[in-house]
Formats: sequence, C-alpha cells, structure tokens
Amino acid sequence: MNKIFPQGDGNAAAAGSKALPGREGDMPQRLPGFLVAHCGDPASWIYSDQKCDGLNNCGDCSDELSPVTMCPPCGPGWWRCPSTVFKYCSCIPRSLCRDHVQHCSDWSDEYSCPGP
Ligand SMILES: [Ca+2]
Repeated sequence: MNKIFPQGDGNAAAAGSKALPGREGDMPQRLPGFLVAHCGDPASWIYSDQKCDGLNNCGDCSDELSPVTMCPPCGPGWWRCPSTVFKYCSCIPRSLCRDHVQHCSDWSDEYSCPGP
C-alpha cells in the first residue's frame, strides 16, 4: 500500500487523536516543500500548518517550541504552562482548565488557570 498521508486526512487530528509525525521515507514527494516542515529530529516531518497550532505533532514539541519555529505567544483562549509530555506543548486551550485532568506538567491548569 502506498502510504502517502501517514497522519490521515486531517480529520483524525481534529477529532483529538494524537497525530504522529511522518518519517523521512513517507514524506510526500508530490507536495511543494513549503507545505511540509521538519521536526527537531530531521528524520521526522509534519505539514506546515501543524506548526504553532498548539498540538504536539512532532512528539517532542519541536513543532511548537523550537527556536527555529518562532511561534507567537499563547492567544487569549489559551493558558501558558510549562512544556508537557501530553497532547499540547506550551499552551493549552482554556477550556481544559479545571477539568480535573492534568494537562500542564506543573498542574497549573488545575490550580492556577482561572478557566475559560
Ligand atoms: Ca503542532
């Protein structure tokens, strides 16, 4: 099977499942280069619109935190907290504050975030 879109068609990521970065051999050759971006691990890649979207697509948050990525600070709908090992990186949606589930490594989403 020719695996051109290892992350699905985008609906899977929108539904909340963790999208893993593609591997070098999977990089879609037919896409223009500006549509794909490399992770901190140069053998991994993501689609460019997955940079700075808050989601940990690379698995190591290099799509969100890398100095090369230069993401803007968290928007008003987001809570800034230390890098997590979870689905999000340096920002989580405020809707996840005080939902009794840890999203920040310092638990500030449950104890400091005022909520949405
Ligand atoms: Ca991302």
